[in-house]
Amino acid sequence: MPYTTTSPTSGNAVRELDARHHLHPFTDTQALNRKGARVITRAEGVYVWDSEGNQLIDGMAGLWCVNIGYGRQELIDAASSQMQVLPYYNTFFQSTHEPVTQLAQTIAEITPGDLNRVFFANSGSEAIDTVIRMVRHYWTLKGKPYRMLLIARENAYHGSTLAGASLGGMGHMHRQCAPMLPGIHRIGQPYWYGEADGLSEDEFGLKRARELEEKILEVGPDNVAAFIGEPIQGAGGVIVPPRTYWPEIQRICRKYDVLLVADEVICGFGRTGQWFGCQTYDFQPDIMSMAKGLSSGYLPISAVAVGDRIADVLTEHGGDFNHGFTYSGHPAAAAVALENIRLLREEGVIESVASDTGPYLQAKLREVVGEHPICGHIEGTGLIAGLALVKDRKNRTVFDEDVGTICRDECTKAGLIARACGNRIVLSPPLVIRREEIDEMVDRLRIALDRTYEQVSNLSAA
Ligand code: PXG
Repeated sequence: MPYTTTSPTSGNAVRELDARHHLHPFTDTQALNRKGARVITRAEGVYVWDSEGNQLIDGMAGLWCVNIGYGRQELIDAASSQMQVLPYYNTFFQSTHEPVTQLAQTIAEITPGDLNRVFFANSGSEAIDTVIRMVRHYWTLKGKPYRMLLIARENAYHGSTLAGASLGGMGHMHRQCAPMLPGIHRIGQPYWYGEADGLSEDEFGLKRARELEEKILEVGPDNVAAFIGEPIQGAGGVIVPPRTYWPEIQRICRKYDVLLVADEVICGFGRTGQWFGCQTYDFQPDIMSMAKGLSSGYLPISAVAVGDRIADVLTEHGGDFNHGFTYSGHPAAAAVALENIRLLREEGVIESVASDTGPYLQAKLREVVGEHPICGHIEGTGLIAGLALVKDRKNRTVFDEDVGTICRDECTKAGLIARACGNRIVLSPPLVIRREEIDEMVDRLRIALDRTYEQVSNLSAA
């Protein structure tokens, strides 16, 4: 019988198979199997439904990716018609095809500055691996093979391959599969609310940026290939940098000829109210990685956009770049990405995030945080936000218990998919969310926060 999802088996049957055969990412499989996974059956707009018929607002756009929202027939048609003509062909061995060339041109158009050449992969992690290999190859071609060190930040997320996890600053990932990749150095994150120790936002932004200069001098400027950072740290809990941070990082990179790489896997494609986070935070990267919102998650595709200064060296020095993936520039994924970008442009989605829905969400969340006893702080811009849950608002004391997970589960019960990053609740809904849907999302969040507060009060009373 051909596989179809139009006459699904029951939720319990799916759960049973899942428990028997499926190993989930970032999951305690034993604990999950004990309670059974939530089976998501369909989605439309900003909503998803589970096998028990519950409707949930997807406050996470899947996994920070369904920017255009669910159920867009245009993207389905783009995949389907491309598959009928050419479902696959590779871009190795002197071949190309129309969708990949058009997508490369479109990415060159929408990215700022001279990011005019594009290398394709399938996931953010692969894009990050590509960046690492590319910057090292670049410096070798420039006659400086010793420039191979990378500098990244604490609490950064750059993916889950060995290279991505090594570059990221997540201790729990490093501990599970050490030894990590050598040649990576780390500086602090620009987390003003949690780490500023009395400094103003602007002062703290400069202080954290200047750690980059200290690190470059410590390891030797001539040994550093690149600095890599997310404009806003996503999986780290939505850490929004002070305005002073990125311009200073850029100044330092230019001073020491260190390549500046923006990991735009979450911020790209409108999340912050501009096409890319670097535009919101006022810096020009030499290289940019992107994924997720590139195809709104409908098919897997990622890309690395490369500035002329680097691309010219890679191309003019001749010779192979010995790197690539079977599905680099997959035609169906490229067609879907093109259609996704067309819709984002023609429907003015990103303009609405900047001038309407973004400020509206941020204002509503600030109202909630202003009055709620377990909310310490809210940060965010456009349609991305992180909310710090605290035991004591005045002293910013954090909970010893895993209150993030309690709140995340209460959100689900209230009909909202949110994500907990430690004791920070993060939101990143589809960019097409409307004001009345934002109202609904924030109402559900408020219910979850109240219930979390009750639970936490009971915990401390016990
Ligand atoms: N860079 C950044 C900035 C990311 O956010 C990646 C690279 C890797 O992308 P792939 O496509 O390889 O997953 C990411 C991915 C979470 C979560 O729990 C976040 C991501 C992925 C999975 C889970 O918040 N970000």
